[in-house]
Amino acid sequence: MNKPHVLQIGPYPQRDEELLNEHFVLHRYFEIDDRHAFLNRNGNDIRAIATRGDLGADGDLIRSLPALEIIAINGVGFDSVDLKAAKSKGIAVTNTPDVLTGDVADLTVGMMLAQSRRMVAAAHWVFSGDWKNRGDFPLTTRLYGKRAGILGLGRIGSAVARRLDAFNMDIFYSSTSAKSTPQSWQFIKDPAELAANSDFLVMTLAANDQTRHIVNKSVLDALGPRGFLINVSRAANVDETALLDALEKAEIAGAALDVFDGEPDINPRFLKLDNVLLQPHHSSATVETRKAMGDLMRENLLAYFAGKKLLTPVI
Ligand code: 8YV
Repeated sequence: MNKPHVLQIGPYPQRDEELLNEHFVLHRYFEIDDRHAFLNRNGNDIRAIATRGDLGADGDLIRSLPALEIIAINGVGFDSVDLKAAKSKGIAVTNTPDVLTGDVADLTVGMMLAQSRRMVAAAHWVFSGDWKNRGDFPLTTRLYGKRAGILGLGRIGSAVARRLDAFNMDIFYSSTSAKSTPQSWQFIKDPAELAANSDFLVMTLAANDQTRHIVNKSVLDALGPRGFLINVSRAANVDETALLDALEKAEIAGAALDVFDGEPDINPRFLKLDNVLLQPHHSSATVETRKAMGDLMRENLLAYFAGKKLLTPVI
């Protein structure tokens, strides 16, 4: 059988690219300068898009590929794929849920500890000689026993909440509706009210039109000068200008962020702050999880072209 042609939107780990190459003709779209000419020449052959959660596929690209049948995402988030355009053309979309949940939850808790205990600045205190020359590092803020507000209690939010439960934290959460949870977890629907009841407001919600800027100035005001914001979801869920204003004026205690508007070219205002922990969108980026994500994405593509049931369809 002829190998199906696949448009690859961004790089993958070498192993995944090798395995994909065994079954498909991969076109490395991200390395092509004249994309218009490429699509004119090869567009009719492309039957699949292989993309990532952070890169997606927009409506124009989807509409420009007449033979497109499936979009496979290496990632759980599908907010950057134009699902409406895909649906209207009867194109299947798959993602990679579950396999990344544990690593994302681990990094979230790690970011909370690193931020509240100022682990990066403390390490710098040792490296710079400040410990020897200036004495003890300033006191930091406790994590255990505090109040966690989980914004979005899906797979990842629940995994974070379970971990924080073990830190004896009080768990509050907001979601589209109350979930069946351990009895001590409390549902607070309104994000500002959730923030008012949180020492750590943790964003683990999926992104869509309804959640855009769900964390805005009034939510940040409610979180207040002793509250920390943690975002491992999508930058679009926060009003980043309001967040930068609040951080610069110390209207919240700090933020630990894995996602940014325009990443990786992030707003330079972040780089001047000393109350932030900045991470390069890597919460799922362990060897183990990226292997599992690569396998699941490839298995979805193989299932599709073998006429079998998709493993993890979005639509
Ligand atoms: C990565 C992600 O950015 O899963 C997601 O939605 O955003 C991340 O895990 C990326 O998709 C990895 O390929």
